[in-house]
Amino acid sequence: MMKNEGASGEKEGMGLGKSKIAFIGESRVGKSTLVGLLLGKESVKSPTIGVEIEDSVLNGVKCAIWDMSGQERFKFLWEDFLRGVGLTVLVCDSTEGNVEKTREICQRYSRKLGSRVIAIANKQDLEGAMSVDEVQARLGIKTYGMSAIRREMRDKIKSILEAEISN
Ligand SMILES: Nc1nc2c(ncn2[C@@H]2O[C@H](COP(=O)(O)OP(=O)(O)O)[C@@H](O)[C@H]2O)c(=O)[nH]1
Ligand SMILES: [Mg+2]
Repeated sequence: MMKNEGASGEKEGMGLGKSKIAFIGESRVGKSTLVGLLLGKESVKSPTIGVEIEDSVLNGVKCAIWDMSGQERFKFLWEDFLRGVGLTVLVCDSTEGNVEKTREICQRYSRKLGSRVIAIANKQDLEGAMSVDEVQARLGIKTYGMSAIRREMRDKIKSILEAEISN
């Protein structure tokens, strides 16, 4: 249980205390850019060290966004960091090789990802990006296409997350 559960009288999501949404995936696929887009941040600084935790309000409920580092030296933290997760967002960059690595993450962490898992096929703006349908078929989980560098995609990532945590 999270320590603030029930204590603040604040509306809480998913019955887990503050809703926890975790972004995982290989390095450089755009996890932090995606989180920055959601939060309306100007820019993303260089590589995430371990994890960064930010607050966001989704469906009027405060959520904790866990932006995990995909670097090999930090992956040992994932198992612990996924504890109590309400929604796991598995991000890939829509290249052949990366989608394969992402599929391996999916299998390796299957029991840790929580009951709600979605994938983001990011970098759809790049030439030769795999289609969202192809990525979804490969990963076997609900997949949404994104381009995290595009400001106008902010509403899209927000509504994807809001829909996923509300049903
Ligand atoms: N072309 C393109 N580049 C992106 C996109 N999303 C992120 N990037 C770039 O990919 C690099 C890695 O992004 P970052 O968010 O740090 O990846 P992370 O390691 O997964 O957190 C940065 O140079 C971003 O600007 C995207 O949708 N399209
Ligand atoms: Mg990062």
